[in-house]
Amino acid sequence: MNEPVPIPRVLVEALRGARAITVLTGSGVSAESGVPTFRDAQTGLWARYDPADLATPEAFGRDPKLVWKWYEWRRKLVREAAPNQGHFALAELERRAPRFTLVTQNVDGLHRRAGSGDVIELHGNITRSKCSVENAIVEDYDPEGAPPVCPNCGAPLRSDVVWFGEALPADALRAASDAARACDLFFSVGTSGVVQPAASLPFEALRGGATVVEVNPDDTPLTRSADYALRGKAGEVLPALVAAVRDSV
Ligand code: BV8
Repeated sequence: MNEPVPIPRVLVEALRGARAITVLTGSGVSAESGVPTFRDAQTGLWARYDPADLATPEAFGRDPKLVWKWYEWRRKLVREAAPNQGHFALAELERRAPRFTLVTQNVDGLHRRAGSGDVIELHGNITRSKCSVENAIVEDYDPEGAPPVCPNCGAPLRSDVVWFGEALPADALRAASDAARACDLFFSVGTSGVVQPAASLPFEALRGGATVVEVNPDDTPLTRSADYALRGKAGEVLPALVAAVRDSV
């Protein structure tokens, strides 16, 4: 068993007294569920591809079959993955806080499977497919195709995620930005803080006067601006935070 994660007393008090908590997560929160982060080396057939190259409209236009197969591989990984203690801790934190908003960059749906309610999926959800022309979600299609085609217009289907170079859903981004500015406690968990505009959210929280806490085994561009940098894995630090709050009543 790893050493217990030291949680500063003043942070426990801030958690207990928080009026509104906003959390931003990245792929690090799903790492302990066996879902590779964007920076982890991809395995097998996909080892030679850079996710940032595949997750683009250009890649899909150039080779729709390759991109569809990549998403099928990731969808299988996600289906076989289970939420970890970090996901469950965030769901418990939501139940304890007067106001709580979970903003995720992840497309794996694991927060909702762990019981989180108010989840803003900034970059979509890999388990949904949509028509690449009409953008309508398509649930029933002939799985034989690679990619399958839209039953309505015949265009290739694609994963319902936001690719590099694509705009984020405006309503999701606005809600995330509002939640960052309005909270008094902001957590950035398991994200390298590189991809924009999500990476700006912790800084919006700082400008809004929030206390910002980073949970990550490594330094990121946010680290030196954060009020607290808890060095560790989400699956260890988040349960320790929730336990400290639970035990402090
Ligand atoms: C857009 C879905 C404009 C797809 C993803 C400035 C402003 C605006 C845009 C830009 C800008 N500068 C550059 C851009 C363009 C680009 C961008 O940010 N590029 C980067 C590379 C510089 N942004 C975009 O293209 C965005 N679109 O801005 O459009 C526009 C406006 C109007 C009209 C048209 C266009 C779209 C970005 C979304 C891309 N889609 N995902 C898919 O999944 O297939 S991004 C994808 O990568 C993820 O969703 C995530 O956001 C990102 C990966 O980042 P992380 O989650 O942080 O993962 P990473 O592996 O990097 O790090 C993991 C971290 O976890 C590490 O720190 C590690 O230490 C830590 N960790 C590891 N284990 C654990 C752990 N932490 C805790 N516990 C552990 N156990």
